[in-house]
This record gives sequence, structure tokens and C-alpha cells, in this order.
Amino acid sequence: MTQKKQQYDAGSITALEGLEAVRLRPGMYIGSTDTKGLHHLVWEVIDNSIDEHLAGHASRVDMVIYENGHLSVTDDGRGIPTGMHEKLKKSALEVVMTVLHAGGKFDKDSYKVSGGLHGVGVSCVNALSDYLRAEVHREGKIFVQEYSVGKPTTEVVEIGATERTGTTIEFHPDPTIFDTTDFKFDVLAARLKELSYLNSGLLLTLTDEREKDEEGKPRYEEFFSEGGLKEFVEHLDEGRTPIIESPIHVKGKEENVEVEVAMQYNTSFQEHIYSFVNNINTREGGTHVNGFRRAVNREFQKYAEERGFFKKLKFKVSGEDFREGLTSVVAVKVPEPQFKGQTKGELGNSEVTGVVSRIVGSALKNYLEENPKDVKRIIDKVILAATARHAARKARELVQRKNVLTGSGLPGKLSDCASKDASISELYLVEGDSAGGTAKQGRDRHFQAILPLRGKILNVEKAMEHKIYENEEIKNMFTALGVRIVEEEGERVLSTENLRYHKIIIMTDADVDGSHITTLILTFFFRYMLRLIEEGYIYIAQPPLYQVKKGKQFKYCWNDDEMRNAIKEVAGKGNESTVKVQRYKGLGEMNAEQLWDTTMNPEHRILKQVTIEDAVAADLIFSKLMGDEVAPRRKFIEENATYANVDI
Ligand code: 0RA
Repeated sequence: MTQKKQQYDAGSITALEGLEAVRLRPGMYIGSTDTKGLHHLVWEVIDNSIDEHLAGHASRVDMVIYENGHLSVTDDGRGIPTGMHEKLKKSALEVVMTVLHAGGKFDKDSYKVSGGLHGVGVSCVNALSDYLRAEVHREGKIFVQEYSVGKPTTEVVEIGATERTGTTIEFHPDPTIFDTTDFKFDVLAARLKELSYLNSGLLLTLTDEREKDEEGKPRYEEFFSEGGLKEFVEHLDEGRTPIIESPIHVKGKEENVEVEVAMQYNTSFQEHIYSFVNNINTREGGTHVNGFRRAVNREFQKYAEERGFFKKLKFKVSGEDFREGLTSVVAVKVPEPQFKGQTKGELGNSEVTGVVSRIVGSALKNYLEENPKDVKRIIDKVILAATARHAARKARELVQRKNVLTGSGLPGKLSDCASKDASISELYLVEGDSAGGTAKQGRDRHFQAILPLRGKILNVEKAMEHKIYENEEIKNMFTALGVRIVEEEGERVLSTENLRYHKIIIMTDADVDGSHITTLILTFFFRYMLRLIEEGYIYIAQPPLYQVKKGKQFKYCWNDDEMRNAIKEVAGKGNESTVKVQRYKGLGEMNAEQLWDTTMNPEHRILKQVTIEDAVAADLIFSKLMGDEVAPRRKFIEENATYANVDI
């Protein structure tokens, strides 16, 4: 007995050293300890269940958030093996849960994720949880083991009989490690939805016991897709008008690399490619995306040229033209993926380019031959795109050349700041000339510049590109910011080398029109200057909604709660009725001093930084709000009424 115990301890020591490192430097393993890192734990746990599905053994995954803040993931796979691990003299279950990088699978055929942030293993989750419980249904028996901060607190015990197989991991994140331990329903639901498209046939469910309806039923959602990526593309294009009957769907496998692609052409002018490797979003693309683009360009070019469709054009049709208005999802499964790039969001495996290009190429060839009507519509659109791009380039060159020629080249409407140091300089984009005037008086001219925009700026979601460069407000934004669009290897990129301000602040009225204008400006940044959002340069100013005033005393309030409190404070208890409340509907109702105090003074103002937390979600919102289809826009505005009804 004593000997056995010693062995147990000796075995645990190496394991604990590994997991101790995880607790010491959690950021190295899960990215961060904020809400993003917290949810990373969940992705890590579901990844294992998804792997069971990919190996052909699991058909559903159920996630539950409990009232006490625990979260569990249950699958109906084979169950983690519980037998003795020969070398370590411990249950395999304990090895998987307590040894760093032991992983789940011992077989080489599975598509495990190496590099990137996923794939650090469920033992990391264990190390970062103050409580974890693993329950395995296997070979007719139920086995359970519990842990705390990565260490077993019980042996593996058999607690009963069962007719099913599968694994449940229930855990509670360690609050001494994480800034927050509050799981977000929407974040989890968005990922489960995405996973359902990426793994057709797999049922995923989410139950939130923290939120109950009148009958006491917890909040519950199911995610299931029969059509997989085809349905994913249809979902992404909900707000757009398709031009071909149904998405083109390609599936194939070569040399252990599985490829699935779905693509749809719509009447918009943008290209949207969402790409995944082993279910993980590769935001920066990579070799799989290159292979896809190569195939699309090659097959369409060949098809159109063989039939003489481009004979009359006086300019070359470029790769971009074949992909205008194209929404696609490219998903590959690669046994040993290598991730590159700043955020490890780019696939590096060079062999994947050829595989994707061949599989997509041969499927497209067939499609082109078998669907002449749809293809005709696509080719017409390509020709239109090429023509428009030709016109746009001329318009853009004209605008950009003018800047260089006319000295400072700055727009007449810009009230520039004195500082030439971009890192401290701010540009306020202000709705209307009158608010612009107030802002100009109120600002600190040393570092704050003002550019008034006239009314509603052009809706770039609906406009052709060359129209954009003809638009006065948009031209002014380009020149004031000092950015240019340049072509590199046939692709357009935003050059921010000469960016003149590191804070670009959208300041509009706190009413429906104001938020519409903010959305229009954001759509412009999203489509044409995405880099500025990605690099964190775009902000939204938050003017106050009320001023509560009595005599010489006053307070600014940003919401109704603050306003009610301020009334009590300013008027004194029992004196509420004699107080004056001013509701600000427009920036114009504030004088220069008030605007400085509340909205522009860096010491008091509230700025909301615009981030792209989830490009897929953001994009969906933009196309719904700005696209052709009215119904999804109305639905979105209704569902997000708080966004639209600041105007009481
Ligand atoms: C190791 C080997 C096998 C399955 C698993 C691990 C496994 C791990 C997890 C984690 C969550 N759910 C899971 N389901 C299975 C294969 C076992 C066999 O060959 O029967």
C-alpha cells in the first residue's frame, strides 16, 4: 500500500511540473486571462468532442452552463479510455487530464491541431480550473474522477452501470487566474452555430440554467446543419441578393487533406472569404485560400477566353474581378497544420495550395460545363466588375494624384491640428457643418482636428467603387487621413504609412439619424479601410444624453440611471421636483465649452473603440443593415431596438 502510494506520487510529480507552468504563464497556453481566454477553455473542451465526431464516433455535443458558474460538455463518443496506462501506471483518463500535451488521441490519423492556440489539451483546462470533474461512460460502466487546479482529488472511481458511451467534462474556471469567470451565452452560441455548419450532421445544444423563463425552463438553443457549408454561405448572404440558383458546393480529399468549399455569387461588390483549418477560423487566410483563389481565377479565365467572352474588352480582367460579389467558405482538414502570421491565423502548409486548387478546379470545370445559364450571369458580372474597376482605378488615381499636386492637398473643410505627430493627433468626423463649427471652437487645436461631414455619407455597400471616389465626403476622408489605396500584386491594399491621426473619432447626434450616419461611416471603414479598424484607430464619441441642473450646480449623464441619481444629488433629497433636466438630442444643443467638457476632453470623455471581435458577425450586421434586402434590415433593427431607439 505504502509502495503504491509512493509510486502514485512519483508519477504525479512530472505531470504537476507541466501543469504548474500553465498556471504560472496561462497567457502562453490560452492567449490571455480575460473573457477571451476564459472562452478559450470551452473551445479546448469542445475540440475533443468534435474530434470524436470527426473520427466517426460522436453525433451530438451538449453544453450546459449551470447556476453556480460551472460549464459542462457532454458527447456521445467512445469515452476517454480508463484502463491502465502501461508506462505511467495510471488510468489513461488521469493521464489525459493531468499530463500536458498527452492529448486525447493516441492514433495518428486524426486531425489534431498543432500550433495556433487550440490544441493545448484538456489538461490545460484542468490546470486552470479550481474544480473539474470527468465522467466517462464506457464498456457498460460509469467512471468518475475529480480534480482541483489540475491535481486529482479522487481516484478514478466506478459509480454505476450505463448503456451509452461518451464523456462529460464539467469545470469551473479558477477565479484567481481569470479576470472574469462569466461565460457569455452569445459567444458560446455563435461558435456552436459555426461548428454546426463546419460539421454537418453533428447536433450541438446549449442550455443556460442561469436564465429561466416564466415556467422555469432554462434558455436553450440547438444548432444543426444538414447542408454544411452550403447552408453556411446561405446564412452569410442572408442580406444579399444571390445571382446563381444555389451555392456551388465542393468536397474532396487528396493525400490526407480534406477540402470542402461552398461559394455563392451575389449582387454586391465585395469579396467575402471565410476560411477554416480543422474547424479553426484562419482570419489571415493562407495556403488553402491561395489554392481556392487560384482555381477560381484559372477556371473562369479559361472558360471565358475559350468562348471569346472577353474579346471586346480593352483592358485585362484580373483575379479580383472573378471574385467580386463572391461569398465563400473554404474549410480544410489537415493532419499537421502549421500556423503562421502575427495572430497565428494563417495556414502555412505549402502542400495544401495544390490540393485545394486541384479539387476546386476540377469541380468548377464540371460546374461551368453543366450550368450555362448561371455561368452566363457570373461572366456578365465579371465583365461589369472589370469595367467598373477600370473606371475606379482612373477615378482613384485622379483623387490621389491631385493630393500630391496641390501642395498640402488637405481638404478645405478640414480644421487641422497643429501637431504633426500622428501618435497624439486626433481627427473628429463630425455630422454637419454646425456641430462641426462648435467642435472647432471647443477643441484643443494642438492635437485635435475637425472634419465636418455633410449629412448622410454615401452608402458604400450599395455604390460601385468608382462612385465612391467621386463622393466629396469620402474624398475628404482619404485626403485628411493621408491614406491611399495601392495595388500590390494585383490586390488592393490600404497604405497607412502616412496616416495622420491615430485616433479617428466619429461624433454624431445621439438619435436615430446619428446612429444611421455612424453606421454609414463604419460601413465605409469596414469595406475600404478595414486595417484602420483592425489596428484600433477607429472610435465612437459618446456625447451625454442629459444635463441635470439646479442653479449653478450641474451634472452630465450618459443614461437614465445616472440621470435619476443626479436629480437626487443635485436637488437634494425630497426636492426632486424642482430640478431642471436638459435632454441633448443633437450635438448642436451644446455650446463649445459643454462639448469640450463632455465629449472631447480626454480627461472626461467616453470613447468607444471599434473592434472587430468577430468579423463574421460584424459583416453580417453590415450587410443586413446596408444591403439590398429590406426584411433582414427591419428584423435586425427590431431585434436591436436599444441601438436604434436612443431617440426617446
Ligand atoms: C483517447 C482515445 C480515444 C478517445 C478519446 C481519447 C476521447 C477523448 C475525449 C475528450 C472528450 N471526449 C472524448 N472522447 C474520446 C479512443 C478510444 C477508443 O479507441 O475506444
